[in-house]
Amino acid sequence: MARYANAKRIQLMIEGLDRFTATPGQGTTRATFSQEFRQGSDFLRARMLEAGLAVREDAIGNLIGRLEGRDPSLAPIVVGSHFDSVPHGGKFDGPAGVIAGIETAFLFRERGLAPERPIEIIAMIEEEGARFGGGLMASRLLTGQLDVTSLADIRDGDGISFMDALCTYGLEPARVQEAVLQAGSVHAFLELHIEQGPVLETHGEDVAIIDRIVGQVELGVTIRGRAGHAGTTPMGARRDALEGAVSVLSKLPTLARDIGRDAVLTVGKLELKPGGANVIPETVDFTIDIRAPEEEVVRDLLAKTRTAVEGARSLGLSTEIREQLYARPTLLSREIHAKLSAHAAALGLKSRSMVSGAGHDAMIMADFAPTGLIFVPSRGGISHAPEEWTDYDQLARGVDVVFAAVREMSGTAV
Ligand code: HGY
Ligand code: MN
Ligand code: MN
Repeated sequence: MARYANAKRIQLMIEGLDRFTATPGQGTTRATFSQEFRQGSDFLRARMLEAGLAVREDAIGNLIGRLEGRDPSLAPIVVGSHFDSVPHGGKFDGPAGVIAGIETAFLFRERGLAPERPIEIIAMIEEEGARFGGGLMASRLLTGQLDVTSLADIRDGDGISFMDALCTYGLEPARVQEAVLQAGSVHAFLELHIEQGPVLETHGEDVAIIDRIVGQVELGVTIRGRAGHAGTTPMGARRDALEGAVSVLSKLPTLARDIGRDAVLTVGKLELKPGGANVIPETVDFTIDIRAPEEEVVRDLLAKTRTAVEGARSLGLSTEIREQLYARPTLLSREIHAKLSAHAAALGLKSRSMVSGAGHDAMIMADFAPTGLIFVPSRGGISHAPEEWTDYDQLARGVDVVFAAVREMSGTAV
């Protein structure tokens, strides 16, 4: 069976990029626009140049390498993913897809292949939302699903605005609109990603071709009471934000379990202020991540969650709910799904079709251009943790499928 991708070169790129983390030895932490992020971008730029790509950085910090087509006027095939990370995450979540694109470019170069249609490899910012909340930021901005004007209100956990962080990164807030893509400017979008679950490993399969991505909502919640002295404030005179938060949080997992239908709910971030051992908490801020394959289930769980949060008002507290992301369940291109499946079979790979429980830029790009998503196995199904792992030979097999599909879709004579 044909094999194309160079697993060793892939390994060197994955591990080379992973040097740029704020938490060496404790997983990958690469926040958008951080020093590590700039170093990572420079590393990817160097690899793209080596692969023979013309490289540019767009107005919001996405890095794009372009292999010109014989007909430059044609809309490109875009291949890529993100290179920001969750805190203490793994080295493959995001980079696997960016480096799959760069490896594809290397393979075109080594074989002297000249695509009819241009090919672009994109390394995107802020997919995880770990710094600015919400997530899927690059793809939502590129496709107009996130309006540029809303950037003015976005701040990170330290109160630094997106625009100030963009400035520090060396980009110009006044130009962010330039990053927004024109309709029809992408012929197709392909993303390779690690599965981040146990299915492929359990079934001994090489790749999964994704037909649907679950709907995803992220809420930011603030419960507000009144700070006070822990010793002199009678229990009946308190407006304790933590008491309200606990009453809400204890209800949320049961809401998801009771709905079933593969609904999941996660409270991943929680911060209590002012945070003194002898001070009654004034505010509690937390996030709520809701997902389900069917939109009616997402909406049902979202409504029940809102009601549960507002129940804290009965304790004399105020509640604020901010919808930081609403991404509908997304069907991916049937045609590209068929192509990816056919190439996997032609390469002798064992593959399955599956639903993605994780969110990806592909779910946003799918509303803008025909989109395909392919998974490679995750050891133990572990992700968003330092132990995240995919064998480089497995990753190379996934890249083979991407390369074969891009070669076909770009009208490249073999
Ligand atoms: O949260 C997710 O599913 C993805 O890792 N951003
Ligand atoms: Mn992730
Ligand atoms: Mn990811």
